[in-house]
Amino acid sequence: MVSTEREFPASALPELDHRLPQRRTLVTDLPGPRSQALTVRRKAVVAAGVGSSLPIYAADADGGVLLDVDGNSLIDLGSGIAVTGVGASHPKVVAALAEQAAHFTHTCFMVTPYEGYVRVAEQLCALTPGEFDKRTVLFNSGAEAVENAVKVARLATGRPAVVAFDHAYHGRTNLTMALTAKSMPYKANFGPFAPEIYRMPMSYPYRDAADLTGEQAARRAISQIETQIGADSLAALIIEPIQGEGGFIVPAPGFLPTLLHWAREHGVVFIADEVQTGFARTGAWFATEHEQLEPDLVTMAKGIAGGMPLAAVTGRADLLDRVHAGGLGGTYGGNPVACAAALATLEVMRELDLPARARAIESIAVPLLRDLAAETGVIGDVRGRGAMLAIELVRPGTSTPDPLLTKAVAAEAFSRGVLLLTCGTYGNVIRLLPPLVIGADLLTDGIGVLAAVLRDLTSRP
Ligand code: PLZ
Repeated sequence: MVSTEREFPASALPELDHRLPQRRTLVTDLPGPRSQALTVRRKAVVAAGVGSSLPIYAADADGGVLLDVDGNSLIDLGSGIAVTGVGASHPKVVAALAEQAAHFTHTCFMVTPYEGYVRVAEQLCALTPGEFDKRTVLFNSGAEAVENAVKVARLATGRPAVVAFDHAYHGRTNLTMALTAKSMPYKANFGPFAPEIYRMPMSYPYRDAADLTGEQAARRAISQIETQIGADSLAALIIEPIQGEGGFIVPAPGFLPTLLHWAREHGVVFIADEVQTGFARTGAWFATEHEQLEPDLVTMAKGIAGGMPLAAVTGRADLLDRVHAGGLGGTYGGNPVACAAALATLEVMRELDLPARARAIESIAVPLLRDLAAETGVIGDVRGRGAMLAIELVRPGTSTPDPLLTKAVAAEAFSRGVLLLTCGTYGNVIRLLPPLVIGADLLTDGIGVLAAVLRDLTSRP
């Protein structure tokens, strides 16, 4: 039996002050009438290609709750896909961006620079792993950061090829679609894709042979790189240190260090895509820190600015400074309001020690998820780090993915007031990405709902 009343040190995840009551309260069926009316209006004007996980419309959000337009208060275990680590309306972030907006919303850093951009760059150069001399350039989205990291790597090495991995997700632009592994919905019928992108096998401990070590998995990829591409033609390896959309796959220990070591030996740029894993989410500032890695370039976005659109590439000065002036940029990259939000977000993250809160979330959630796995028999794997956790759902007694159950669990949890996201190459992973400011009560209530739903959907009459 899963006990959601399991003892844990409450001090590990102290309750914080929030503007909105931190509880799950449903006052209508979901979606309520106002959300339904908005869906009708939306269908008439918003392109069908933009999907939404939930059929409710947001009215307010704070801490671990999201309020919809009908007055329902849902537990947010998604953070707008790992963005709102500090919550969606942290007062310090709100005040900082309002203050900046009252002075100037935009000048374009490429026309008239401002201090906020420089301060964000200073902080990212200091915060990202590696003691070497670094530089930073700011953009608007994760995909844009990835595109530019690849541009820098190609220019700096003079080589064309780029390696990405199975289950990878790097974005939806043309180059990043080519880097992303999964066809539906990200790539199907959107080709032709950018050339010179090669895909290599990942380390996926749950689905790899049980005795395959991280180092062996890396050697498997390296041997294919050497035979199919040749190190001399390879500009960069790009990899998410924990894969996000692909299923929260944590590679076996040794996989990433072996790849990084090989890349260094061969002058290949190692790009860590920390867009989803970054900014305290995994219990460290960056997921590469768990194996003491020092990537050449790091791509960042999502959690960086408390919900404002901002992204960055930070890395070795000798790579980034190779690019001619004017070669990198964009109208809005490093927008002053987004920079002000980022500076406040980083301050809040330090003040509240959000890496420690992410670890506390893990210590509360993982035992509950493990108990649930033992009880229901449909959870093949419980994995993740910090507040980036997942369960992989399979048919009982097998490792066959169960995407239908996964969808049903997310839908039923939603109808009980808990926002859960799914992911995974096989569509069978439920991921937990709570805001890092969530309190222990709300978190355990949310996981309790997940447990109840899974029990209800798997117990046979
Ligand atoms: N790299 C590792 O996770 C974005 C996108 C979901 P953008 N992930 C969520 C969807 O369906 O579009 C992501 C990521 C990693 C790059 C990106 C891209 O970041 O800010 O969405 O462009």
